[in-house]
Formats: sequence, structure tokens, C-alpha cells
Amino acid sequence: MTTDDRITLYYSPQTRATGARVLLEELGAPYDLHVLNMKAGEQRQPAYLAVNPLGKVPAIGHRGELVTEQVAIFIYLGDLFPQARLTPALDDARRGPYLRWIAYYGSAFEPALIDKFRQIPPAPPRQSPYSDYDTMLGALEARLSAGPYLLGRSMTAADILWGVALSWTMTFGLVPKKDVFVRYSERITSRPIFQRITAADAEMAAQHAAACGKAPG
Ligand SMILES: N[C@@H](CCC(=O)N[C@@H](CS)C(=O)NCC(=O)O)C(=O)O
Repeated sequence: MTTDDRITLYYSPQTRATGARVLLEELGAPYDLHVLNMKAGEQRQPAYLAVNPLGKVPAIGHRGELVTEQVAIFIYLGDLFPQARLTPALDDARRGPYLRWIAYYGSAFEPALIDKFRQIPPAPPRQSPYSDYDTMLGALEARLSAGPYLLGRSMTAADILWGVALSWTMTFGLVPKKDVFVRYSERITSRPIFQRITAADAEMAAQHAAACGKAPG
């Protein structure tokens, strides 16, 4: 990777972009932040909508291309840095479950989470992308019970995605604080990189709030 091969992470603190930043750090990737003050609505300004029409972070720019969606970003970055050993290789039997659990995050967990947050009953199980909330979470719980990581003994990029996500979803009361989720999430959030990014996020969020004359949070 050359110096002009750096990754740009479109970022806002204390959002879904935090996990992507933690992953970049865990991978030892060279990256620059393009920070958006969401409290000031910068993600909805034309300049950013020209990058991501959905006005969402994370997004990454790399080699003149754009990648949006956490799921795609995690797979892309993990594969880009195989030397970090956070991704099973294409010929590794664990590659299938690795992709399964990353995709599960985007196509089952997130839709279930939003319905729960909005207190909307799910579509009937045969139409819902996640069956029902308890079944969706139960499958994850069963997988994590074997532990310590999703694929067994070694941590992968999938664990960073899930460990960070379970941390904030438990904080918001969207996922119950069962031992299995708490212990699993702590394996990621107790790592120095997560701690450092969390502290940096708090500082950045306070600066954003001050710039808008708002209280942080
Ligand atoms: N489908 C996207 C969702 C990302 C997302 O919801 N990002 C939120 C931050 S946590 C966002 O950018 N919200 C800004 C807005 O909608 O104004 C992904 O998985 O990456």
C-alpha cells in the first residue's frame, strides 16, 4: 500500500461509523477521517449527499471508489489487510460462517432493531427479513454461547462489528444485557483501541455540540 492508497473514512462520532474506525485501527490501516458534524446536519448537505446519497456514515473512499454500508466496509477492509489475520482466507472453511454472520448483522439484526426501536410489530414471519425479534436474537445467542468469538477461538472483523454493535444496542436497551452478550461485547470494548476511540469520540461529540451551541449527547 502506497501513501496515495490511503483510505478516507467519512465519519461522525458515536455513530455506526465508530465500529469502522475501530476496525481500521485494529487492522493497522492508513486512513484519514473526513468528519461530519451531524449535530449541524452536515450529512444532509449537498457536499456529502454527493458522496453518499443516503446521507449516512460510515462510508469509505479508496482508490477512487466509494464503499458504503457497514457490512460491505467490514468485508472490504478485512480482505484488504489479510496480514492482520482478521479475515478467514477464501479457502478457509470458516469463510462461509464469517460472511454469514457479517451479512446477518445487516439483513436480520438491523431491520429487527429498527422495528423494535420504533415499537413496530414485525411483518408476519414469512415476510419479515428476520422472522421475529426473539428468534433472530436467539440464533445469535446460540452462536455466541459456543464462543469465545463468532468463529471460535480467534477474533475476526465480524467480532468487531458485533462487539461494538452489541455494546451500543445494550446501552440503548434494544438488546437485553444477558451475560453472553455482555461478556462477548466486552472482549472487544475492553481492547485499548476501542477505549481510545471511545474517548476521542466523546471529545469530538462535545466539540460538535459546542459548535452548534447544544449540550453534548
Ligand atoms: N445502512 C447503513 C446505515 C448507517 C446509519 O444508519 N448511519 C447513521 C449513523 S448511526 C447515519 O449516518 N445517520 C445520519 C442521518 O440519517 O442523518 C450502514 O449499515 O452502514
